[in-house]
Amino acid sequence: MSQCEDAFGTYEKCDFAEGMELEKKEQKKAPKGAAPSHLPLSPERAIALLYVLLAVAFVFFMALTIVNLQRVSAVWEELKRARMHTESSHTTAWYNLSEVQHSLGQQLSGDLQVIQGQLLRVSREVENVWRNLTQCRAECGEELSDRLRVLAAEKPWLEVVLRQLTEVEQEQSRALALLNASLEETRGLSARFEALRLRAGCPTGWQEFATSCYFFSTDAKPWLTARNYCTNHKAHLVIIDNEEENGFLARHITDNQVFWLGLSDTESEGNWQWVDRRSRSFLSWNNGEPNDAGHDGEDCAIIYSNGRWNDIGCSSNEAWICEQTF
Ligand code: FUC
Ligand code: CA
Ligand code: CA
Repeated sequence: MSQCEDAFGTYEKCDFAEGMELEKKEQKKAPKGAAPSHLPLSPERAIALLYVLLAVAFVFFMALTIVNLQRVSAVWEELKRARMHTESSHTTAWYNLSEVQHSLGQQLSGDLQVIQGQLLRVSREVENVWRNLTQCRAECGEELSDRLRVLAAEKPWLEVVLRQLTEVEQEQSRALALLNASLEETRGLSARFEALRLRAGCPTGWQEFATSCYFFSTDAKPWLTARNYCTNHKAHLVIIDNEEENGFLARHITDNQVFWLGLSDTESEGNWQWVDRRSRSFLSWNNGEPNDAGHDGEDCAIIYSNGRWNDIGCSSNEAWICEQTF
């Protein structure tokens, strides 16, 4: 413990004495001839130094205060801005929220109105249906009984009609039976006729071959006239079905003779048709025929003595062969 601490109110003197003491010690430590490191501190100088130190401290304190004040004011400003920003955010959010609330409210009220309208319509319809049903219960009942009355009145008449219908049906069955019997009779008659005809043979002047009779004309006429002649004699211009028939005809034709056949393409050029309009596979065209030669073409067929066919003009006057089939 220092001696100075015991003596109350003598701090300055003690400090001064201590200072002196230290100075002396340093002078002893320093080499001889060297100058002292500083001047001895007088009380005035110390006070002045203290004041200076106080001033410096004050200035430093003031500077610190100013800096801190600036910082505080900056922080304050920042806080103010933040507060304003928060406030504006709150305002915007509040505005948006109220907008959303408003639009939702509007939408909901619109939907509610629509639903209300639909409910109203449905309830009105139900009411209508119910009214109609109630009305119908009375009217429809009446209508039904009216209809029943009409039907009951019509019943006897309907029974008569039904009886008549049954009778007509029976009559029809009887007629059908009669018709069947007649048909059978006709068949029998035609069979007998056929037998008689076969026994009698072909008409005079007609040649018989297989199941047909043939007439070889001595006249010469255009194709159409010849066709009509055959038709008038319950026959048709000859139709050749096969090689045998063709050979039979050829054998009855002398050299330089030709005869019309029942074959032509007058309706459609190149489309050769027999007079019964049925198609046949047998053909006996001469080489290069049919050629539809000449200015007016050739649409009617003839047969030569060699059994070959040629097309010539239909207006040409030629002999013809009629065929009558059994
Ligand atoms: C051939 C035949 C004709 C005619 C003529 C004289 O050209 O194709 O039809 O008979 O000869
Ligand atoms: Ca022709
Ligand atoms: Ca020809």
